[in-house]
Amino acid sequence: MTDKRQRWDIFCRIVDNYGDIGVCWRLARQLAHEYALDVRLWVDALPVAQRLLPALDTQLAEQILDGVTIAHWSPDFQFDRIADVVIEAFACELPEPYINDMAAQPPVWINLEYLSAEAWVEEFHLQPSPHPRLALKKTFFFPGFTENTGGLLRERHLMKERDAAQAGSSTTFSAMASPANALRVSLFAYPQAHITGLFNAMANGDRPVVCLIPESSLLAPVSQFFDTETLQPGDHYSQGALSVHILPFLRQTEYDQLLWSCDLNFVRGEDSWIRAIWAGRPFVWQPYIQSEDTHLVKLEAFLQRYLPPLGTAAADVWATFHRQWAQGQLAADSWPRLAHALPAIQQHASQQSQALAAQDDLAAKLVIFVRNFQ
Ligand code: TRH
Repeated sequence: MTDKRQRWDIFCRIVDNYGDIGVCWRLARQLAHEYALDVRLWVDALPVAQRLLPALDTQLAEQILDGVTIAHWSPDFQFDRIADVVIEAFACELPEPYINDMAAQPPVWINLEYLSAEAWVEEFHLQPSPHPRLALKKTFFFPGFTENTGGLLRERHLMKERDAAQAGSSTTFSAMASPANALRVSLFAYPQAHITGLFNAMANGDRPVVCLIPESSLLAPVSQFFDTETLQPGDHYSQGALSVHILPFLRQTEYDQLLWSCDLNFVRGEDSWIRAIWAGRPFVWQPYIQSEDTHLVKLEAFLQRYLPPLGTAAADVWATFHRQWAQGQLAADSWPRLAHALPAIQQHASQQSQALAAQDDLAAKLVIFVRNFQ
């Protein structure tokens, strides 16, 4: 029997960090699970992907994981067929032989862009770009926060799963011992973050803080703070009101559960940022650091979009904390002020996650676009 499912090829080149593969993997899995598509994900750096997907065998040229074919995009790239839909993630540049063969039987070719809350995204979303040499066109697809963009990645049952996990108290991480009135905080940030400022403020605060840190490049400044050479998963350090637990780097589904179980999540980049929004809990986002402070422009665009319905005092505290955190600084009173504003921010985070989840998600919008493509 031949497989008549529509074939989608997603090309992912891992520039640095985990966001490229984080986004591509979530999208690939959702398209395969929710739309029964035949999805093949081409990835250049399998060892990086393996950190999010421990079941991945980095020695295999091709394997099926969770309903998705994962193929190694190696320097001697070989392919057997052109897909019906080709997603070039984050302008990663498709292999030349693949593009040449596309001309014979043009697929729907989509360039999936990075997420931004900036206003120009609506204008550039769905703009076509003809190939200079071949009879092919690719379409720019911009994720975003409004109906006129490509939407945000969100699995169909995500909110229900989150609600169920938050209603029960039995997720893996809420089981971790913490004092009854402690604030549970997850911390994922770039190493430029002002860890010393944050930890000193937390240690001197009047409420206990349990800080859960998955293993990443952030462990360097954390170990400096505790004056220890190396930190490993399982390590635990305290100072004043602050107690820090080092976790292993979690598989992606477990990371979601960690966010759901915390009172406040520090996140970064693109994918963890959106997952923090879906957690419906207060968060602090550190944008991916770019030259000429472009990341600060992105931060302002997001603050403006996300904040308006939040009462002014809490909004100011939240925005100020974000601006300082993104610039690697933290004033002495920023943490106590944020901690104090958390109940108001919690209410807002919960409303915003509901409001944003009422829009179509990225995978749904891609599928609709392909269906109507001419
Ligand atoms: O790793 P990042 O900094 O990725 C960045 C951004 O995506 C940025 O936009 C891009 O330009 C740059 O990479 C190249 O942050 P991000 O986007 O949050 O990706 C982290 C992924 O790792 C996300 O899918 C969540 C996942 N993760 C786990 O699976 N387990 C963990 O323990 C942690 C901390 C993260």
